[in-house]
Amino acid sequence: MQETAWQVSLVLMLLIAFGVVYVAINSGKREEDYGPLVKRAYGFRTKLFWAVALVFFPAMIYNLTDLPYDTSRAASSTGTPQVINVTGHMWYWEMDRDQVDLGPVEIRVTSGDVNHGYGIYDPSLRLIAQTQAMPGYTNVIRHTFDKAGTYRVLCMEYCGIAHHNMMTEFKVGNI
Ligand SMILES: [Cu+2]
Repeated sequence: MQETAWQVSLVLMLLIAFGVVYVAINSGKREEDYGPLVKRAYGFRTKLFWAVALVFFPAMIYNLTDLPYDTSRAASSTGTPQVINVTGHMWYWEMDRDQVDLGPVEIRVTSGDVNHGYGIYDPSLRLIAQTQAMPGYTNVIRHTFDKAGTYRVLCMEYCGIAHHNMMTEFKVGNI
């Protein structure tokens, strides 16, 4: 894959290089019929503008109708979410609970010192949710847990010398 990407990049770079050399070589020549060329280019530019506008404007409107984006499945679940309050510190996580039941969970994340990144990994170590831990702000993750197990929390923002030690975990469901 890396090899293919490199070869494709090389071909594209060579094409651009040839283009630059071609323009450089021909830049000395005088073009007599410059007027029609400009006219054609402007005509193309106008058509391109309308094509882009007609394609992207409706797409943009369509996307906006979904706002605010529902980034969780919590909204469709019934019941009030369980709340975990989190504060990041150099270099540990302070969480007011380390056990929740399956279902919707609201995680309120802030920081006591500098910016940290609160990232949740599921039992198979796949990143499932993250937010910034920022001093003076509380960012909220809403996530519905449907798989029991031990979830790990890792810091995702470099925050100093012991950043790599900034780990904790919590349990979901009866395990
Ligand atoms: Cu960190």
